[in-house]
Amino acid sequence: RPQAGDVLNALQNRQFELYYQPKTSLHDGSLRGAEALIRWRHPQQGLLSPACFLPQAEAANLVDVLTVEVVRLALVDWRRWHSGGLVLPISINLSPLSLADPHLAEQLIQAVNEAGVPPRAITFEIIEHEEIADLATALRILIKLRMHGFGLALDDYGAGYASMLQLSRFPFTELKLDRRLVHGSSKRPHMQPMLRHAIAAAAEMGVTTVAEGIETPQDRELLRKLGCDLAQGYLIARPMPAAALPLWREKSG
Ligand code: G
Ligand code: G
Ligand code: NA
Ligand code: MN
Repeated sequence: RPQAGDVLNALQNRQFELYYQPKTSLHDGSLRGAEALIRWRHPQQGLLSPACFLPQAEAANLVDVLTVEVVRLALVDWRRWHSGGLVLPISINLSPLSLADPHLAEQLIQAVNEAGVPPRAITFEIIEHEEIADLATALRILIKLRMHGFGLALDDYGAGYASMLQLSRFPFTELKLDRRLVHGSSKRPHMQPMLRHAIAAAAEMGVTTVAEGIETPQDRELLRKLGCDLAQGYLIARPMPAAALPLWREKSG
């Protein structure tokens, strides 16, 4: 298992890259955005997923430097797509640990401004593994990001700490229905009132809904019928390298 020192070393040697998973419209199937998912191209072990190194990075207080690197990589990819005629919003995962340091938000805003990328092209997904410790600071950071024009998504909604309370507290623009609620929902009628309820509440708040974990046409059809806006999941596409995305869009129509 990699240690914290290895993560720092990998940062210095630019061994991280981003894979992207498309988000498409449930209305017409069009490509609407992509979630950036970090990967470590390890010289010996090959491509490592976040589960192999994020916990160590978090424990060693390296989350913020990793976030800065993810944003740097995403901006490079966004501009490359843009030059090739693809204008595509990118979603970036933010650890709740990153909501404790106001300086990080400044750094992110500056990086995006310097790259000349419009803030509305970037959405930050807030993932919560535990209750946010300092609510006042977290709220200040999220409001600052939102005021600058970034999108804010509440990730993994309906499971764990991503609750109605969080949805009402923070200025979210997007709600991502947790894959544990979505996956198999077409075969589980008792799940459907809760999904319908969450989608209706979001719509009333002007918040875009995204169904995660769409793996079957039946689940996709159900979420479409329930009024969900966007779909993400293996049925649509697996995460792929940035360079593969323009081609994927052409092929998928
Ligand atoms: O890509 P994969 O499905 O293996 O991702 C596993 C987990 O890691 C997901 O919960 C995802 O949100 C998280 N993750 C992926 N990329 C990033 C990142 O850049 N930053 C943070 N904080 N989490 C990420
Ligand atoms: O925690 P977060 O929502 O960021 O999770 C992103 C992770 O979910 C990525 O690691 C991605 O590979 C995974 N993922 C994406 N689509 C699907 C899917 O349809 N089914 C399952 N089981 N996992 C998925
Ligand atoms: Na996410
Ligand atoms: Mn999620």
